[in-house]
Amino acid sequence: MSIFPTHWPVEHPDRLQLYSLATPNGVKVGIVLEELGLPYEAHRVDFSKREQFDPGFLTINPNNKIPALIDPNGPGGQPLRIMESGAILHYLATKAGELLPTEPGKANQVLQWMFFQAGSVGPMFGQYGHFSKYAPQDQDHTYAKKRFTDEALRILNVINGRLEGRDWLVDDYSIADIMVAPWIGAFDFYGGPVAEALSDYPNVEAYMKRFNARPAVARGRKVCAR
Ligand SMILES: N[C@@H](CCC(=O)N[C@@H](CS)C(=O)NCC(=O)O)C(=O)O
Repeated sequence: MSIFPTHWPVEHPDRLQLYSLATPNGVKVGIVLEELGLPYEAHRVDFSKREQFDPGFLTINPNNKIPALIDPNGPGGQPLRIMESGAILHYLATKAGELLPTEPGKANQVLQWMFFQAGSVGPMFGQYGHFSKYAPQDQDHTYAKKRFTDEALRILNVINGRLEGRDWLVDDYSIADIMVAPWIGAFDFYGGPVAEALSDYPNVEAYMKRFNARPAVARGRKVCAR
């Protein structure tokens, strides 16, 4: 039986197989693959067709969320299926020996900012985006909108503070930045009070300019674009 979901034909079965869509979580893997120059094949998971519930896709991520990755040549030469963007980025950076410091203390700092993204940035910014863009506007969301606006601003302040005197979250550019920056970029699409307040966080603004200027970031954002 094939290790790949049959819904998406595979041309290069020896390459990394990415299943994604160009959302803030989805672009992270396209960006890291472009940064590392690893050979890969990308498959777009179309939410409008509920492809994240495809039974083959669920064998990679039973939580029906993108991004997901198959490495046909994983540890011991066996195929490896990976869900959760942080686990995918960590796996690829470790495999390539780049974008993750070798010194254990620094590597742990990178992990800290990655967990901060997965536990705080993604859920809070995502809910802000949901209530700004997607929730039915004929209902009263005043409390939720205030709650997630306040949280998004609080988190931006944490990032702004961390970036004082630094170009990147931990010394050199790393997978921590590839976790966090796409979510700050999401406010261009979400709009609203947080987008308007971004200029109050000058370190964050300068950081996003640095991030967006990277050619691999521009290329990675186009992988699995809508
Ligand atoms: N913690 C997960 C979050 C993934 C996630 O929320 N993905 C969204 C798109 S940004 C998704 O697939 N949503 C589809 C659904 O919920 O059905 C990660 O970092 O991979």
